[in-house]
Amino acid sequence: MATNAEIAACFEELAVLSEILGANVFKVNAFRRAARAVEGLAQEAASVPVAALKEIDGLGASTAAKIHEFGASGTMSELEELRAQVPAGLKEVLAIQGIGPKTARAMWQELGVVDLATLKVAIDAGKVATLPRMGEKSIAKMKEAIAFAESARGRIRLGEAMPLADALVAELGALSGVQRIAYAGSLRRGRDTIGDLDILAAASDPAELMRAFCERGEVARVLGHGETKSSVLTKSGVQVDLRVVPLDRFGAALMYFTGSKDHNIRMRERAIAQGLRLNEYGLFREGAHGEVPDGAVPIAAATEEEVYAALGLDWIPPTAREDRGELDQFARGARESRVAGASAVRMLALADIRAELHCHTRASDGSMTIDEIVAEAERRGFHTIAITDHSKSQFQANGLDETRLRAHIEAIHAARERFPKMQIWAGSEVDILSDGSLDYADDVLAALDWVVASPHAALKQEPRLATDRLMKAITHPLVHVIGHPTGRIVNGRPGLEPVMSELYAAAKEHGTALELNSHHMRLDLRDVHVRAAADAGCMIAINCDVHAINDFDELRYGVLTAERGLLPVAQCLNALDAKALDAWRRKKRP
Ligand code: DGT
Ligand code: CA
Ligand code: CA
Ligand code: ZN
Repeated sequence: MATNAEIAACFEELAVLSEILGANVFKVNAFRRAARAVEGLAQEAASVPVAALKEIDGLGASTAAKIHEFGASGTMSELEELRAQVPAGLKEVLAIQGIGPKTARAMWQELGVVDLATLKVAIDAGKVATLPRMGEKSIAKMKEAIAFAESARGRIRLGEAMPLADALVAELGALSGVQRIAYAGSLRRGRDTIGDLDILAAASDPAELMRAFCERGEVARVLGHGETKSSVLTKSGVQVDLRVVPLDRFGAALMYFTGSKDHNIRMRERAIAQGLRLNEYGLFREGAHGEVPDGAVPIAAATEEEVYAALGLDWIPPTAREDRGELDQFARGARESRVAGASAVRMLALADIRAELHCHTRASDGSMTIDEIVAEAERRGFHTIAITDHSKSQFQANGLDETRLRAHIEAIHAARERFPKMQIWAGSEVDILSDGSLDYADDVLAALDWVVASPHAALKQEPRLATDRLMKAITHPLVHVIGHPTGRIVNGRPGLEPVMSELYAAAKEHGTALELNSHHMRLDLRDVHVRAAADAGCMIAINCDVHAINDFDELRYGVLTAERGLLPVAQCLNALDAKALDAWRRKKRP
């Protein structure tokens, strides 16, 4: 069955390819709108009759027909035609920040650029400088962006890896004879990008498990097929390693393959200092010559807990295994003694989140109505929802001017009657313009219950300008939260590089929260920022930036990132109870 995500990806590719080929903007936009429409559908698009599809906002006769063509044949003939006309590598050229479709087309047709490699050659030969509007500065920025794209190559985003791993673990785990199965590696540690997937299993019939693994429909190529280890490449280009270990050694192996490498090194050093040896088979007493004797029985191996315990440590959450001081922090008794007398510092967990403070309805670029969003928040057990559609400068996202905003505020407040148990706030995600001023005047902002201020444009600003710009928003008395503070896109663009320490200090002083945007494309603040901001005493808002119903599920990525940043629950806005959150909000509404 064709999934909506696959269909949406085809429309997105049609848009990109026709843009490169110079199609008119209406056609390009129609493909983009179709992609958004299909993504937002509750039912599978390919199973909806053409007549009904045509009536859906964002779809028409031609796009509806393409959906059915894809459902029947697994492709779209127009897409195949365009693919044949455009070199495949041009898509990565177009993905470079600062290269639009017109430029990509000119580079291709006039300079013979077909991928990143030929683009670099064209830059170095001075050919790109001959194109219109290509000054020294824009070429320097382009070179930086190419280096960034190359460093991202081959790594996939957390939000792409995790659904894949969940499905794989569930599917293989259901086979008879599989005793335990789990994913390890950087995915288990919750990194924002993942190099490859590492799956670990214990099974009574390893050969059978390996065969099932290598014969899955998802597999494009088998890179290696062994008795205890196999590697495959999926059709989406992800490498997956599967290892089978004995059940009584599962904990030691899980620890080893979860890493990180540097955490493992610290753990091995700790073992050696105690006259022990740690490897993927367990923790052993050393033999006469400092080695592990053949056939030695491990002191600990079955569970991670017992291995950590045998080394005098509490179990360390995978998100903390990065060699950032965790062995001291989790030394047995360390946490208890540090907080002796005081109440213990508890770290944030997924279940603590009870509020979504950044979401978009159909009034701007979301796909849900006010009532649909509120109902979903209520269903998830939240007590508070802040509706924050885009401000007027975001015209491509249908941002609201002052007149539409006033009506929208009334509509949001009217929903309170229909959802008496929910705390519903009329807010805005107001643009922080390039000079740090906000997209609405103060009297408009004061009429809103809740203000998220975010940078969306001018994301290649110099660090000093970027810092000053964000400082103006942080110190603004009506702003509650700075949304996705750097504007980075994971594997997409680096975003602003402000002096973060200045931002943390100002945010703390002015009682402004910094957002950890949970969407896997953003994860902004990043883990290291969260940690520094938490140390500086800031409040962090963990939001999903909801545009469609499934975006609420992005929360797990935000919470993993918060865990990596060691965010105490008390410093997360969304974990406050309804009353405390409202009291915090009112401090910005004198
Ligand atoms: P990735 O895949 O690049 O996102 O990062 P990881 O951390 O998943 O790394 P990967 O897949 O190469 O290996 C998985 C784990 O196996 C890694 O976190 C630690 C362990 N490991 C792999 N190679 C070594 C090694 O040479 N030394 C040690 N101590 N551990 C290793
Ligand atoms: Ca890995
Ligand atoms: Ca690996
Ligand atoms: Zn937003």
